[in-house]
Amino acid sequence: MKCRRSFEAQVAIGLIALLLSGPAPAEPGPDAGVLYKDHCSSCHGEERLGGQGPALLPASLGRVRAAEILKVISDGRPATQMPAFSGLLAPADVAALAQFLLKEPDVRADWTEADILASRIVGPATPVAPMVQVADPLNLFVVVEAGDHHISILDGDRMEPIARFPSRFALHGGPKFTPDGRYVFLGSRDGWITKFDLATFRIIAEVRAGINMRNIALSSDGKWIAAANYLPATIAILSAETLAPKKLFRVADAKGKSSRVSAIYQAPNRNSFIAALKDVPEIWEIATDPDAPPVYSGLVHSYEQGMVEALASSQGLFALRRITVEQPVDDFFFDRGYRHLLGAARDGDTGMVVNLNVGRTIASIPLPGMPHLGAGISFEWQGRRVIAAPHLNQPKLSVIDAGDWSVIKTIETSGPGFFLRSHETSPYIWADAMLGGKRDAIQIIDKRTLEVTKSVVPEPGKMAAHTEFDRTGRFALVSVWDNDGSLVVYDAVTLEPVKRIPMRKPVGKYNVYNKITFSEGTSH
Ligand code: DHE
Repeated sequence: MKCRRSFEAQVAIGLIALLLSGPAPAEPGPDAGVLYKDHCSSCHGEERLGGQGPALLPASLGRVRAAEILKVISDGRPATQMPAFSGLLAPADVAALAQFLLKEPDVRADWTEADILASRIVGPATPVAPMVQVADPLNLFVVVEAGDHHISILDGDRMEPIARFPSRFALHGGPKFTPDGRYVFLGSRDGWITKFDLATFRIIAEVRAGINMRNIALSSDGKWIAAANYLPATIAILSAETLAPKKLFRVADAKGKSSRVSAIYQAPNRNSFIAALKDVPEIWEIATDPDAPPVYSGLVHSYEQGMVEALASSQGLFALRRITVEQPVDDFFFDRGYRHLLGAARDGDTGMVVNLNVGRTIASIPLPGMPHLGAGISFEWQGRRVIAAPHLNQPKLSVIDAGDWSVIKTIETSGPGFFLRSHETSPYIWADAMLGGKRDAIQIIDKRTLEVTKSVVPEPGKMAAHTEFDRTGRFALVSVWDNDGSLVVYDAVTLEPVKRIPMRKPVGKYNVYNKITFSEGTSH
């Protein structure tokens, strides 16, 4: 009997064979480097650093499984420029290409200040959409549609989309807004930062701040953008006005060991950026105040004078302070006053509380089940300030006292989730269960009783995630996370849906007012 295998099956077998074939195959296989040059480099760049298409390096593809890479090469990506290669390349070629992309290039990629400057593009003078008058520019929402890599701008008074334009590939993390709410900065995993004018609907400028970026932060005075990178291990500081680079930190601990940056945020009342390092146990505080006092890097003993002297290493704008902690911090959150950083320890079962003023860990909190502290929210409960955070591999939220750092309550949910949201005016927390269990449901938790009061299902069978309130807290918008998805607008009081706005895999949505006022129920 003749066995007929699908193209994907042949490709998968080819890939497995190539992965198992060891260093010296009997027959020379396809030359993947040549295949890449011929078929991929025009869009993805000679050095795989990206171009019209995304970067194709292990660091950039980290979350994409080998099977998905094969599928994308074979079938292309709908609604993008990526064509299907199954008609052009043999299955062994596709498998060889996939394997090639999963390997580090021979030369480790770098991205210098000169590269950043050279990448800068001043945006087109024409708006991306016709201008529409809105009653309240601070009640706009910026919505990231991952399905076809677009941004939609939504008028939060009428709940109507008023502009839609293509974004850079794979935007990730919260956009950052200038203090007056006029401009928004969007960061992509490939390191691109786009500055968009919400008053004229124009792209002001774009720049590539790194090759594989984690997130961006805007300084409290609105003057500086900081980009936290995995590849290369840098923090790039750019002018928020022009996106021109101002300073590039090569990130390494005090002994010189290089480290990726987990994430960076602004600490508004400290006039600084706070970054956690992924590979070394240090937290960095970078001053954004030109008059920042000197930072002391260590103590030396002066034999002549028989005294200990402190070494001031930097001061003023971008002065760097290193805080040594017990272990590297990946995912973290701050208390309301930005006096403490609450970070998840590597074991995935503990929270570490670092007092940023004294510069050391002051408490550790048992939080089994991989707490997702970066998604935490803070609110008042029985006269105390508390922090609630979901867990990535257990169906629960932890509610932590931000005064004595005890766990007040563990709230059982219908599945492990990623994001939490609330609003000052709302008695409820909205929590998804996108990582397991009932993934199409959002659990509504009463902030007064710390009990689940209701579960809403925006669209049965389709994953629901990421809620954001309008500026008044009257409406809550939930993403139906599907290519044929939508934003479902809920009345935040009756908890009933009032409107459905079709969108292509809407991921995050961000309300201008809530962001610029640091609403306690949203991310910062
Ligand atoms: Fe995110 C925010 C890190 C995977 C969607 N994510 C963030 C931030 C960090 C982070 C540090 C805060 C940035 C900010 O706001 O400035 N994310 C990580 C990871 O380490 C992780 C687990 C693995 C990775 O691939 O990087 C990860 N994130 C994802 C996803 O798989 C999600 C669900 C889909 C996607 O688009 O990649 C995802 N992350 C988001 C979203 C935000 C985010 C929508 C912004 C949330 C907000 O409300 O501000």
